[in-house]
Amino acid sequence: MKTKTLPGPVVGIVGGGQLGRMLAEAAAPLGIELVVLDPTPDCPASPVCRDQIVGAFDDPDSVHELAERADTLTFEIELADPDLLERVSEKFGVEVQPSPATLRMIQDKLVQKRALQDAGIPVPAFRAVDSPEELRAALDELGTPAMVKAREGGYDGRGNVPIEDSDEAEKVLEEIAGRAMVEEMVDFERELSVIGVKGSAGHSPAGDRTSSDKEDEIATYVAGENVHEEEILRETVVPARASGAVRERAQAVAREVLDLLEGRGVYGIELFEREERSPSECSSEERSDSRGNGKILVNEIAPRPHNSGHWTIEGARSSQFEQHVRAVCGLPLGSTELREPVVSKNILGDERDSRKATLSGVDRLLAEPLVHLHWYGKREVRPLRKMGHFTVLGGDQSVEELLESARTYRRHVEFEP
Ligand code: AIR
Repeated sequence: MKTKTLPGPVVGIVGGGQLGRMLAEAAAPLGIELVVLDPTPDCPASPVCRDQIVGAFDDPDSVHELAERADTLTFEIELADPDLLERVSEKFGVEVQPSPATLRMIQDKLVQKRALQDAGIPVPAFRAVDSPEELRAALDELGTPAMVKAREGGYDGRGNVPIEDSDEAEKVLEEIAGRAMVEEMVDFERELSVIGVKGSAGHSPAGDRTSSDKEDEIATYVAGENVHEEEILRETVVPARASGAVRERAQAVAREVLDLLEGRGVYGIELFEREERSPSECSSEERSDSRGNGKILVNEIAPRPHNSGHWTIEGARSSQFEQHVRAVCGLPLGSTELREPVVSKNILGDERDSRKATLSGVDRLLAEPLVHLHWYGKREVRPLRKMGHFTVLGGDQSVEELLESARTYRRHVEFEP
């Protein structure tokens, strides 16, 4: 294998939000520079990367320019256009990682769920619904409440609408305003996620990864526990407060998902830990499933670093952002080992109207010795917009205490009216 040299390659990224910003921060020490494409001038990644091309994620001229200036392409938002990425990849001879085919599959939540189901990976029961009649028929089978999801375009909680009763079918589908699917509402004990990474074949094995000349190098982090409210992630607690067996099962399912996905990079795999059920409540397939009685179900996959993996910056030996950069550049992966228990907490926009973002009380937050702050540099605060996050770790605190502390510290800061 040809040796890698420094200075390293230039990575072109479609999207320059907070994920792009944290990717650039992680790439710099490796001698790798980033150029981002984002429609917002002075986007969050722009002050820390080599350059920003201002343009829409799917604007052909802008994506061409990105390809011309980069050695490898990737994306940090699912609104990237897989067809366009495929075309520029061929035209300019630059790789796109993960593969545009994977992006295309994940972009349509119905196609994604079918792919998982076809691979024998446990998922909640779901149906495609193209009309109120179909939705009502599906609800007869799946029961209410249930979750109606836009098949395409939703992120950060947009595009998921709970439905309580069949009478709401018209209204809910109008709200979705596009192709839809419905899923059973899973009675879960916890929402978990596993951050996984796929690197190239041929690097020597280390730690908890497997590798050979033929196989991809795959690594997973310990399962975290996600606390959502109004469909938006608020906190991630690591390790998840589940049994060791459940955490291991979650990692095993995540590895099955990684096997299915084409292309190198980091993937965020969201899972449900279903409540304990009696054998009579389980389907016959679940009863015969020796791997865990349908206890872990895959909710959704993201083909990029994920909000529930921000804890890895301080909490793991290598962060998800460094791993993504390493993976897309074909470098050996870093260690996914947990350093110590950690909690991350999002700083979301408050309920007031959109306005210029000014966060006050930052000195109080920074005076807390266990806190690490990440501000995303978004100029405008909007209701529930992801504006920053902080992690709390160390001091020999249990995860319960860390979570309690994080909730207290969150009250130190607020957006000015
Ligand atoms: N993002 C991508 N998919 C889901 C999320 N949260 C990140 C990316 C993207 C940014 O959110 O970093 O660029 C967009 O954030 P906003 O607040 O401008 O919508």
